[in-house]
Amino acid sequence: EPGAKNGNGPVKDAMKGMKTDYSRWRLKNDRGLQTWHYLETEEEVKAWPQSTADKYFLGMDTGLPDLHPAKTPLESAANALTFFSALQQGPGNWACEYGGPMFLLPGLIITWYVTGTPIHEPHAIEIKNYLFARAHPEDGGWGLHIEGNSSVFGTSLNYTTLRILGVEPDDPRMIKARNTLWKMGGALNGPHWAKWWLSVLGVTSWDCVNPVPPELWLFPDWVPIAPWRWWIHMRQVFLPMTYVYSKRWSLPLNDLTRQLRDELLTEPYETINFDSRRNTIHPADDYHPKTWILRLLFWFIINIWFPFLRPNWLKKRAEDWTWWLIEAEDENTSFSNLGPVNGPMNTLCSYIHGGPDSYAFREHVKTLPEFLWMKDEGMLMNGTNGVQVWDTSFFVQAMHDGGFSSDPKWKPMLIKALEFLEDHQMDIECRDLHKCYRQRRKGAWPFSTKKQGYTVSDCTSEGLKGALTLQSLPGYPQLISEDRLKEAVDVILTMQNSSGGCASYEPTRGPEALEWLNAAEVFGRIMIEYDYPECTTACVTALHMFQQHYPSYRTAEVQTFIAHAVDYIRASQRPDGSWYGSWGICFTYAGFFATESLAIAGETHANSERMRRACQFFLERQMADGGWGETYRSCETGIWHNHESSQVVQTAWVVCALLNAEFPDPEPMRRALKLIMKRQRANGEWKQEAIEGVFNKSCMISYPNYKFIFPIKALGMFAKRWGNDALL
Ligand code: LAN
Repeated sequence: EPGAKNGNGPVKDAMKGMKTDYSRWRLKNDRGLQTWHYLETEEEVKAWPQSTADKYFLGMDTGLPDLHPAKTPLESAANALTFFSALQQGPGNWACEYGGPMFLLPGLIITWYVTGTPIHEPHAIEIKNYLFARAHPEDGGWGLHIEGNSSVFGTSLNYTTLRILGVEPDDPRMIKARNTLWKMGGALNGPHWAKWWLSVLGVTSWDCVNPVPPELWLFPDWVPIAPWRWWIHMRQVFLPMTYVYSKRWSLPLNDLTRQLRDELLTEPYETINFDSRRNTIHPADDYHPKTWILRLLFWFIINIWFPFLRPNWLKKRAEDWTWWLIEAEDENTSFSNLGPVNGPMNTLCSYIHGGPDSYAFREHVKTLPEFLWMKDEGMLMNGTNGVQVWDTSFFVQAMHDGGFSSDPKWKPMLIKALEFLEDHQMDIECRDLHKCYRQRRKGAWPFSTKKQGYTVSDCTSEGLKGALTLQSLPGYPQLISEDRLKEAVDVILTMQNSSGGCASYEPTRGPEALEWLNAAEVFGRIMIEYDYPECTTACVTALHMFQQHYPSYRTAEVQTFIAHAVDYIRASQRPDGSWYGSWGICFTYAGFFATESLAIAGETHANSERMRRACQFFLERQMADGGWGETYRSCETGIWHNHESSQVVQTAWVVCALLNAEFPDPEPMRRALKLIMKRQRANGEWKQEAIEGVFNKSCMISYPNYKFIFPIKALGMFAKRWGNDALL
């Protein structure tokens, strides 16, 4: 059956019964808490009609009409608005898939499996579909993210996920994936996190997992490597990891895990010296090789500390304290947890600690589906519990900057968006804020929802700008009081580093040397917070806008903050005029932000050599078709890598950057906008192009709404500055 190998013919037929009926999927959006539901009965289907947004996310015909063809930038933006406005959610936010990372579903499925949590059949079917749809077209494996090359991390864990979901090992697609895994040396060449999950499952022995002792949490706060100083995502993943590791908890061997041992390991389980495999890793997974210091430390812990120096009472105390911290995290996030890695891990901890009937475990099981997302390819796990606050505040600002917010036609939509922002500003401080090392959150905005509850510097800033923008429009309700706006400013003022720059969730707490203890292998720059031009600019622009409305609130502090922050932006510009972006790909993203900071400080192409350099950097990279395009290799390597084709989103970022700089010649921008307009479809939408976002240098993540938000902003801003002449 030659077709089978290519995923055609027989396989397709076998899949026929394996697809759910897309007309039955619904996105429920309960004040921003988003979950997908499969309606089983005709009555339910009748009672709960599918929305346009549901259809759009599922890749079905939305029925949205073709619009009058756009000739001018404003017509094009208006068409895009017509389309995008139809996707607004009931509570006022915009939603979308937030996929990309390929290491998230396995954690969830393994957790469900080892805790005996039933997996809803339609979910199981569509998760299988998604994983097969995202297998590497050539070798059938999976990478760290959807556009990446196959790795042991991605392949071993997603293969395991499919097996748990019932796919047989002799399925041709599984044979292909297994061959790829074996070529890379099998699961024992995987990174730390893969070995950790497979040991939970009982497929590998805990002996192959580099040690994560919970005792680290007992360090006094002054210790330079104490976990409270690490980047929050690392320490909140490390926390449940240490707890489970310390208990060496594994699922008892069963038929499936016995088979998986044969399928994932290249030698018989019984003959393997697992301890000798702690540091074996395939080059495809080894983005950040471990330092000799870290390896020495691991050796010492395994060979000296654990066997000879570790008193049981200390282990017990460490476990108790980590459990206390896990409970605090659960409570402060109403079981949402910081993200999609520690969510399943904390679920597992609550199961180990309190069993399947404990309150914590049951709450976790209820909450986990908030990470899942349905789309045309099947079901995936989002990088957070959504993009609610972030995309909504960006969009509101794009509309305003583009000059559309005064049109009464959009007022109901914008008021709903304001209601959403109001609802998700955080108003209750964390319990035991200092004891669990959290940053203040009262007054802040999160990335997704208030329930998740984490302050982020730039989300607070974008949220504040969104709210201020809307509340300043004539006839708009003042939903957020002056006091609450000031509280947001108070939060932002806590976020600056001594460099002047701002990091993501907290100011930097530890030395950069902590990167020597980066044990995750697959990511770079994860151990501490760093300064980011993107986050810094968001804070600068928010404070600047706030000061125009409330000039007498903490005036000197706000001004000093802005001045230092702009100094940081200047200092972080590279000699070639660019800035490296950490959260979007890559130089186009950072340049879009950094030029806005400089503009606020009064720098323009005419008066600033820096701005000219920034513009020059982009002009040299404009493609023949008028657009810009760089690949995620830029993020991995720190050097610009041209994409084979221009990208609508990146082109829009550069147009905004040139407008920020007051670049004197409109011609390059006109060519760019022409390209953006040519790519627009008759119904006003743009189709998905390459992936837009990144984290930790090596993992990409999708921001599908950016293809609406930033072209609308660029088109509108251009028309404001250079007029609305026909471009097509
Ligand atoms: C995000 C998403 C949003 C992003 C921005 C607000 C865009 C950024 O400016 C600041 C950092 C932040 C909040 C961010 C941090 C890291 C996240 C949470 C993510 C990229 C989404 C997924 C990622 C998270 C770490 C994924 C889980 C993986 C681990 C390595 C723990």
